[in-house]
Amino acid sequence: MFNKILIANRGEIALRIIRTCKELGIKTVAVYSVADKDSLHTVFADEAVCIGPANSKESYLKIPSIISAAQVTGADAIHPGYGFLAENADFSEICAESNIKFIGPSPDMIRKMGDKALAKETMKACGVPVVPGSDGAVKSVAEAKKIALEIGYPVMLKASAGGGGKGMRIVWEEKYIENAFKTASNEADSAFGNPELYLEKYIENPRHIEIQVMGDQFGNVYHYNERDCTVQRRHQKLIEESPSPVVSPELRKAMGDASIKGAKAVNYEGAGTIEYLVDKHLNFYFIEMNTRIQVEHPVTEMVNNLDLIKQQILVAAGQKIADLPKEPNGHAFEFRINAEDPDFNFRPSPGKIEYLHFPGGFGVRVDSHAYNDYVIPPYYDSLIAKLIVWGTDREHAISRAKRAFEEFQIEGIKTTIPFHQLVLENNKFVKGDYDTSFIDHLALNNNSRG
Ligand code: MV4
Repeated sequence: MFNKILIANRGEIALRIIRTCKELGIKTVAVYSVADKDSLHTVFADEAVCIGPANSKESYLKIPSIISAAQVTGADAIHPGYGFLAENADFSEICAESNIKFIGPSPDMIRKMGDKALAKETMKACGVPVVPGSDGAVKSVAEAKKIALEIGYPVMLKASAGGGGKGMRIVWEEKYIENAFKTASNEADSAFGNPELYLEKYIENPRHIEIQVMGDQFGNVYHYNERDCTVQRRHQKLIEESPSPVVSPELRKAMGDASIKGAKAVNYEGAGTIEYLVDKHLNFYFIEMNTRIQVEHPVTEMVNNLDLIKQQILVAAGQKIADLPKEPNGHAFEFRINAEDPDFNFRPSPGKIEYLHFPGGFGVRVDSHAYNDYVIPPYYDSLIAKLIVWGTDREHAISRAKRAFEEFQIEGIKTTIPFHQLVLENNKFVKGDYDTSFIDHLALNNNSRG
């Protein structure tokens, strides 16, 4: 087992990882930027190393500084959390070359799944259903037109180096495809340094449902039950739940079997998430695989009664997976509490938290690095807390969430709490009858019984 783990991250996820390490008796090293001197991850770790200025390019993304911090403190493993370097193949490779275990997949796996067109090809080849479209990248406007004609409009152009919705274009008719191809390709080039695009059928009003997988070094791969992440705004997830209100035991088995098939075919090691779109006929299609622990992992933990970070650490240390998946027990939601003003287009609202009170009681979990008088720096993402609630069923979990939000107090900054309270009063949400367009329509029917 590892003696000491360096956490190459900040915020709630750094704290989340430190907590599990403590429970496993593993020492922890935090790295922090000048702006995070008073952050809880800095305070709660056994040791903390300042790795640079506020700008994350010069701190949380600076590979040499992080490797040096691991070497001077004698850390034998690095947990990257999510974001920052979590899906950086070079970082995974440099860790290996430095004799430090990267808690996550190999550089090759990260590269293969990071190229979204290649990932889709790989999954298709092992029999995982994918959205109809190009085989790999589309090389020209002419090729895009040809494929679009075959599969029918509307279609979507996506950046091979994108993911999570970045660099996507819907094309409704052939006359728009040339312009869309050129602008999307230019955008992808300037955003990711790679102009490559692929094309697929546009699935109208899908649900975003993902399967948590975990592989060990002995070739065992298991899947836990799904998370429904359909409530998103501009590709930022806001609410996740497990199980999904639309997934039957049969669909769960089919999506789980497909996920195992895909993950086994690539010899997947560690925690991963296979993302699918589910259409209104409940057909499911692979879209992407994420090779990291995700923000929304707690909903899976709550209904499976297990610690996914612990599992990640154990498999990285060479142990077999011991906590096998079970039938989901009850229902869990996660609500992302961001320092944003929902009344002004979710604009960032950093600053000092003047008063903070977290909810508690049975079935309520708050993962957060915030505290009374904490100053939220403007340099990083705006997630300040996750409220996770568990209930015996969906209805119970919803009433518990409402009760928890009544207790939740954050003063001094704007947060997404009022938005979540509005959603919890919405009839469509309460019935589980929502899709991609849900948030956009919320403003129109927010009269509670809408
Ligand atoms: C799509 C799509 C429709 N058709 N792909 C991919 C990443 C995710 N953040 C958004 N993605 C989408 N990919 C095809 N072929 C629609 C979306 C999409 C979406 C999907 C699920 C839930 C919310 C969404 C919001 C906007 C776009």
